[in-house]
Amino acid sequence: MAPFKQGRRRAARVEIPESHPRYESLMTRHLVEDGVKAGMTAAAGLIAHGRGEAFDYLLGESTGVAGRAATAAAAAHLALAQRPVLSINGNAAVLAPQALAALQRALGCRVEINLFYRTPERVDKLVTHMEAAGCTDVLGRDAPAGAIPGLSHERSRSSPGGVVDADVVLVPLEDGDRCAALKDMGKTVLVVDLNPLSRTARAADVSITDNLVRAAPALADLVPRYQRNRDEALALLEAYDHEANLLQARREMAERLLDADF
Ligand code: PTJ
Repeated sequence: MAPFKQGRRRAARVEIPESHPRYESLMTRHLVEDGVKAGMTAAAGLIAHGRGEAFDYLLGESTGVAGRAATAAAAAHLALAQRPVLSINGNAAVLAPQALAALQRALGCRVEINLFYRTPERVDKLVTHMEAAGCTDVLGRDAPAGAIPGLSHERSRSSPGGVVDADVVLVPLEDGDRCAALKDMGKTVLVVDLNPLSRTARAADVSITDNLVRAAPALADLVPRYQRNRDEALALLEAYDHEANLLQARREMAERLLDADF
């Protein structure tokens, strides 16, 4: 599938045969590994990715019913937003740079680098990386501390025009505290998190239980549809039930675990 084209090129040196049954998962893993080597992704990002892989395995490494429904709801929120902002960290930037750039183009919105393990060097590298992928005007370098109330020093940073000034934020792989702090600021918070049990998933307005490498291109594809059909987007959000969606995601994983024919 398209999301892995970049991975195929970057990680070709590790010589994983395309016939390998878990080729795409292994190539994705190497994107994160390369991100760490390049100083863009935090070392802890590898561990976070491993946790994500385990949940993705339970999903069958494909988008389920819950993931599809949550993706549609997130796309509807983004399409209806006045000031949407995409928040990007070190994992998201290496996993789906082009798809996130396509989403920015579809929305005409701001993109901001926001890091859990923030250093000025990482922010710089990630701004450059996202601009090379096609993003414009990437925020994050000039981000005063204290912009997001209730968080400790480094994680409270946000640039003017960034998530602090947004009405709707997409925060893939966000940590639970920041997700809750953004909610406390009155934002509509959309996350992508393969773990439907996480604090982040539960605190969000919409949590897409899917791999970011599949969810980001799907969002970029869906947003124009809801921009053209605002009534459809409004009706979808009226009917959307966040708690029921997370339960459905857990059921899909449990069914696979208990499938006697597996
Ligand atoms: O780049 P930084 O400094 O902002 O750091 C980013 C990480 C991811 C290291 C940091 O935010 C962190 O430690 O995250 P957590 O608390 O480990 O949470 C990561 C969540 O993302 C877990 O619930 C994983 O299941 C989930 N996850 C990992 N990879 C993916 C994913 N969800 C969707 N798609 C993935 N590819």
